Order: sequence, then C-alpha cells, then structure tokens
Amino acid sequence: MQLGALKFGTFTLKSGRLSPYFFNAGLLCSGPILYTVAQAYALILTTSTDTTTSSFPHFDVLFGPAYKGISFASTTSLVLHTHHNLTVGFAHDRKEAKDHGEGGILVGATIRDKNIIILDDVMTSGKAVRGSIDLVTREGGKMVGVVQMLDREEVGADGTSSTVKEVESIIGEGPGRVQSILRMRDLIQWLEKNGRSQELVAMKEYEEKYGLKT
Ligand code: OMP
Repeated sequence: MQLGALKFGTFTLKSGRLSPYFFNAGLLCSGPILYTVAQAYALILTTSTDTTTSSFPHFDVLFGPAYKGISFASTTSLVLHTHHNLTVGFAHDRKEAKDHGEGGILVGATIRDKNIIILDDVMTSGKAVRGSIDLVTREGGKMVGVVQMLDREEVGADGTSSTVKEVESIIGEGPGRVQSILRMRDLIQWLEKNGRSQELVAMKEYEEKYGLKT
C-alpha cells in the first residue's frame, strides 16, 4: 500500500475479469523492498522443504518469467546464497526471441534436465504461469514448483476448481507444489483491520463471483 503497488478501483484483468483491485508488482522496485520480497520467497522455498505436505524437492534453477519475475528470481537466488547457504541458478525468458548473438528465448542458467521452480508475481486464472510452465518443459526443464507473490485465490480457466489446483495438476507432483507469499484472504484481513469498508464491499462481491467456493 505504501508503495502504491496495491490499488483499488476498477481494473480489467488479462483474463477479462473485472476486478476491484490490482497488484502491480513492478512497483516493488527499490533495494529495501526487493530485499524484503526476496527474503520472503527464500523463506517459502527453504521452509517448504522441511514439511511433508508441501515439500519442494531439490531444485537447481529459479526461473523468473519476463518481465516482472526477473528481479524476483535473481534477488532470491542471491538471498538463498547469502542467508541459506544454497547455490541455485537463475534464468528468465525473453518476450521476443533474439535472432543474433547467442540468440534464443532463454537467458541465464541452463534449464535442460534441471529441476526448476518458477517465481512469479500474481496468479488469477493461471494463464500466464501455464505459459511459463509450457516454455520450461519445452526447453527440457523439469518443473517442480511455483512460488507466487500473490494468490488471488480465484477459480481457474474452467470456472470451477482453483487456479492453484489446476496448476498443481499440470506440474503433476501432487499438492503443495504451488505456494504463495500472500493470498486474497490476507488482503481482506488487512482491509478489515484498517476499517476500509468501501473497498471491502467490492472485494467481497468480487470474491463471491470468482473466489474459491470451498
Ligand atoms: P492470469 O494469467 O489470469 O493468471 O493473470 C496473471 C497475470 O496478470 C500476472 O502475471 C500479471 O501480469 C497480471 N495481473 C497483475 O499483474 N496483477 C493483478 O492483480 C492481476 C493481474 C491479472 O491481469 O489477472
């Protein structure tokens, strides 16, 4: 909220859904906030390996989808090294393939035959992350998980099951392979705590329409 990364109003999303809020992770763009965010990703990546229900197996490379995932994957690989004594590679894609020099669509660590975790900003219908999973798989990487900054906790493209469950079934390694730092319910809780009743009404109406029905 302080950085203006979370906005309330009327926003048309990639999926066509009309949302009363929008999270712009591109505004998390200073040293201090990137450090905070990278520590949060690193914590999820390392604590998850200690639990039985949501464990990530060994991973070699953090993949940050262009553009917003790039800074998160690079800073998190740095924090895993400095704070957790873990050495992992970092890679990202290009939105447009390069036709000269080293060429291609990928930048950074090799992903072929490596265990890959995607770090991304937001998941709504899951379309964007499904595209990244396709790319990683096509390039020979083995998908082992996804960590997103905000799970909007919505139904997926089929309109019934949760986006997270849909993405976990694509990864195909059971539940717990899609984790998030924040969820829609955290935003609601914050609004309640701060007496933001107007925003709450719109958020709850939206949740009614696209939220998980569990
Ligand atoms: P899905 O592809 O529907 O999951 O939408 C996720 C993508 O939409 C994210 O990677 C963002 O590019 C964008 N997005 C946001 O950045 N913030 C939001 O709050 C919502 C969206 C969105 O369009 O759904």
